[in-house]
Amino acid sequence: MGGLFDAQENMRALAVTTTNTRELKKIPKLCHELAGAVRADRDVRVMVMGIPNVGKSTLINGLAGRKIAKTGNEPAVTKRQQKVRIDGRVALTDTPGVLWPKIEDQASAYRLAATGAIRDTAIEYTDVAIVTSAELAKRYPDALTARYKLKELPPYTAPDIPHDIDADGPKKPDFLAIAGFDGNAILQDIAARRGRPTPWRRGWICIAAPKCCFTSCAMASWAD
Ligand SMILES: Nc1nc2c(ncn2[C@@H]2O[C@H](COP(=O)(O)OP(=O)(O)OP(=O)(O)O)[C@@H](O)[C@H]2O)c(=O)[nH]1
Ligand SMILES: [Mg+2]
Repeated sequence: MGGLFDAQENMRALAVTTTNTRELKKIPKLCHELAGAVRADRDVRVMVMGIPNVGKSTLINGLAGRKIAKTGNEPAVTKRQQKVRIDGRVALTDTPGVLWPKIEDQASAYRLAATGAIRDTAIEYTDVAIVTSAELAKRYPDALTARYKLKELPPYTAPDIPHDIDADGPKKPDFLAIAGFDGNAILQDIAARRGRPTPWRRGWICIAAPKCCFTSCAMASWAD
């Protein structure tokens, strides 16, 4: 993922985990490098932007070394902009999460939901589990097998994207059976881990191939 961003002009990608303060310390220096010459008595002004619930405020707290911004494992925790100065002549602005006004592409919508960027009430979470299970099985079979202590995964079968799944109800259990594991385990993970960092969601598995839909996600979110 770093390569994709790094290939763009005036852009640098840095994979960090918000709890790893040693990695975070690289960020002010990188900001100065990107900003170029700034008067010695001025800060570099930085906006932290990205999709909801992706770790922007946690990143700011980590950079500031204290809890300034409110955080939480749900979208729209940050309601307004908040500015904070940190060491190294950097002024950070936290911002509310942003999404496209309308997400036309169903696959993108389900990926966003899987990361927690979309409220539980706005999308059918069983469908999210189905699509996410299938995508993980396809892209990260080893990680999935390890996480859920599975002996093996059956051959990949594309799920029916659930925009028509309600019309064709039986496809849900079919897919879960074909996949050979219980997609509800993923749902239970989401429920059990609410309020805590969710390692599979924003961690050792990156659900989003950047070209799919997420090029605007906060760079800090896919690292650990
Ligand atoms: N696994 C993991 N979880 C993280 C990381 N950074 C933040 N989180 C968790 O992600 C959740 C969301 O964090 P926030 O900082 O509130 O996210 P945000 O992007 O500010 O969210 P909004 O303000 O709602 O847009 C919290 O439960 C954090 O503990 C990380 O590096 N790894
Ligand atoms: Mg926030």
